[in-house]
Amino acid sequence: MEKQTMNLTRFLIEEQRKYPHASGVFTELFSEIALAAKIISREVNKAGLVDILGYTGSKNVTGDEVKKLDLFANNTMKHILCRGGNVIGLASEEEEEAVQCERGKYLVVFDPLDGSSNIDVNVSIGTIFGIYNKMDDFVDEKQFMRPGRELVAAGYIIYGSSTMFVYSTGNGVHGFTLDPSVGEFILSHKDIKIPKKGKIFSINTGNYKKWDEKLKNYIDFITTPDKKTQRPYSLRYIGSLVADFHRNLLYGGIFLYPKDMAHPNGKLRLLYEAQPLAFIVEQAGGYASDGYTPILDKVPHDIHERTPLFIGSIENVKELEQFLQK
Ligand code: AHM
Ligand code: MG
Repeated sequence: MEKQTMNLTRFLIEEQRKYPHASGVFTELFSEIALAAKIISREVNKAGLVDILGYTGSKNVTGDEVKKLDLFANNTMKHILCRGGNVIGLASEEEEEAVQCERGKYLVVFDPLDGSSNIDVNVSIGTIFGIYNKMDDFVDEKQFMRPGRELVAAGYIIYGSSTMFVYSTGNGVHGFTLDPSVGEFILSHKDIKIPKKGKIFSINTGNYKKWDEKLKNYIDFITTPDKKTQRPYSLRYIGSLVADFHRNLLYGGIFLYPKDMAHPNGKLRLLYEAQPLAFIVEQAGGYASDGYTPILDKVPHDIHERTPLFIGSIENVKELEQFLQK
């Protein structure tokens, strides 16, 4: 029974007591993000019923415009966070520019619904977020041009076979599973640690011909059988960053989105995709790199900047770095 009643809010309050220096003021902000997550989760789960319930036109049954789910998720996050009084500014994948809110101590960066093209085929998608202390009450792009090491918290929500909320405030990584019958995130994965080395690799191998030789050499190496080093690794690729990351966090392995001929800086975004997940992975004992530099040491020059991303078990990512730096 005890296990079933440790919800996110109670856990945050207890953590706050344990670490007197840790910033317990996140409790309120996290409750807001959790509320947004529950609302987004409800809409994502409903997506398959849209045809049956007659929501397909440009207007739904109540006469409201039907919004694309990623825009719905963006507006939900934006309105809840901006109104909560804890967040002075936002940067989102769905907002061209930084968003100014009225008052608050924090800046939040987020990708409201990553992998949204997977919704129609019932594949897991997610929300990614990161939290910074504000530098100023005036919010412009410049406030976000700082290394990911300055993140004070980060997390993601995965909308999968169940909805999970995984976060870190710098004291380990903890996962909560939504119990829809009570509408609460219940502690299910305490102090997640990623294995030091894993056997899974996740990359879109359809781009093989567009990669540079060094990356091809690495992929050729990990797919060459060798019992001693547990090769070949197994390929697992969903094409939904949060889902691929979540699996590798629990099982160990490496996720790769490299630069290629079509994407000179990779595809994924530094500020609100790579850096929050890099914060989580380091807290779980893993590592994230662009091949040369730790993702958390990078400073964005643009809120929508892209970066190559190699993230997962520390030994796998270091092994990849060796190939790229040869
Ligand atoms: P999106 O922001 O348009 O949803 O794209 C991001 C997604 C990630 O979730 C995923 O890792 C990647 O795109 C997959 O890209 P690809 O189809 O090129 O392999
Ligand atoms: Mg995205």
